[in-house]
Amino acid sequence: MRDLTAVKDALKHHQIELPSWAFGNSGTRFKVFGQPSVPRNAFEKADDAAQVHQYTGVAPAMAVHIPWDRVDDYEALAAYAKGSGIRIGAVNANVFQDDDYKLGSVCHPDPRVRAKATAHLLECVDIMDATGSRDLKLWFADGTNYPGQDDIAARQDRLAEALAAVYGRLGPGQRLLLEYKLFEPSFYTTDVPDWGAALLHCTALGDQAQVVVDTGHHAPGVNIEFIVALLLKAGKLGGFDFNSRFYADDDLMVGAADPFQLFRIVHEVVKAGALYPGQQLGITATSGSAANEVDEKAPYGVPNVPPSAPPPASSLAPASSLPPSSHRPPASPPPPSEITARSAGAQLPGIAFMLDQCHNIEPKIPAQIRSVMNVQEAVAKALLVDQPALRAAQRAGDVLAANAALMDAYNTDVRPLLAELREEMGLAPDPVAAYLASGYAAAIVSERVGGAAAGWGA
Ligand code: RM4
Ligand code: MN
Repeated sequence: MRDLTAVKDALKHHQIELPSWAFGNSGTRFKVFGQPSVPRNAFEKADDAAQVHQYTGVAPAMAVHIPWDRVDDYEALAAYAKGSGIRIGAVNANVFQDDDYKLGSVCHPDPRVRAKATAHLLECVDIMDATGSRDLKLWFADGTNYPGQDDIAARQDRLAEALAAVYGRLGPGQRLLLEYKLFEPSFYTTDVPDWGAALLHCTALGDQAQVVVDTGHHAPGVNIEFIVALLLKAGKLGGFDFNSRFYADDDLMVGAADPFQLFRIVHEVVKAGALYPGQQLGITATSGSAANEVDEKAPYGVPNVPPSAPPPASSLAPASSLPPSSHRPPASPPPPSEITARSAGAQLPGIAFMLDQCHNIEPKIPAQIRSVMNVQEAVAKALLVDQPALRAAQRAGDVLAANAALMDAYNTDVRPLLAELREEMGLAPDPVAAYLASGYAAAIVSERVGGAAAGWGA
């Protein structure tokens, strides 16, 4: 029998971060279809994000994207968000929409352009200081279109140098999150194309640098949960950019295209005790010893938390200056005390569960609510996996029983459980219906007249 109280408790602790840009106009390279009532600035985006949190109760942070969300007073923006019941989440840098960046930003062959791009990244850390944001999220459009266009290895050195400068500027408790993407806008090489490249750079930088997995940034057929499992083991999973794709980087609502993949990804997180700081391992088990079977081999021995203070500047060497890995001493295993602490469900990671989506044709606020609900459904199902039964089947080599343990959870209709959870939290059981009935959508249509609607490039 599953402990549904513990499952609901975990769901109450799990937080999802909303992207400010999801509330603005967006489109494809063919057309942006504007929508009435779209926010005109970051404050109005915070109003809309607060609506999503109001009806779901689990989305108390809004990521910002600079310069799209540039304001005169970032402390005022943070205070405004706080007054609306949310906080400012990751600060996303934008070094891909300036004429100077045609051949790249921090990897550009011209040092003047690299310096300009690095200055913007450092400005984003200033904004983190002002807003109290923990995470700097970096995605680079850098790459090349033609063989021979630039030197692949030299571009890596330039990237490492810029990342080291930014990393050295981080304060205690702040993180640099590096996001990879297979291709686009570059079509021949991309400078951070995959988790291997991102991991190499983050490892060279130090504990405060971690990798972001955007679910739309892989080749078709890539097993994303495998990547997630390995990054978790290395203590290097900083967060997700959740969205769905049918073809490339489609940025559709998370859980729309492949809810089973989302479940499989989240299941790896739940198993690692990384759903939220302090998540108990084996949350669905009936007895403590059975629940902690997973710890016998200490699969997640590396703590996934940033240290309280950054390493000294002298250790911030660019990746390219490191000796080959075979010449480095092997990473030492975590001390036993750490494993014990993990087993007790003590200090655990701060993975950012961010959405990165664009609502080109659907109304934006209910689409964000739907996305949050889709993530919650995947998390609920992952929490329902009978871990002791799964382990037992795996150990016995019982392929069908092991697969059934996963599928039983995935095929559970968790919507009644989530409705019950919301009622316990003082929320309406159906967040989309409650939002639609609230009158907010009509109110912002009449209020937001004049000014320029936010959108791509706004
Ligand atoms: C990129 C990447 C980044 C996002 C930009 C707008 O493809 O996913 O996370 O900030 O798009
Ligand atoms: Mn992304």
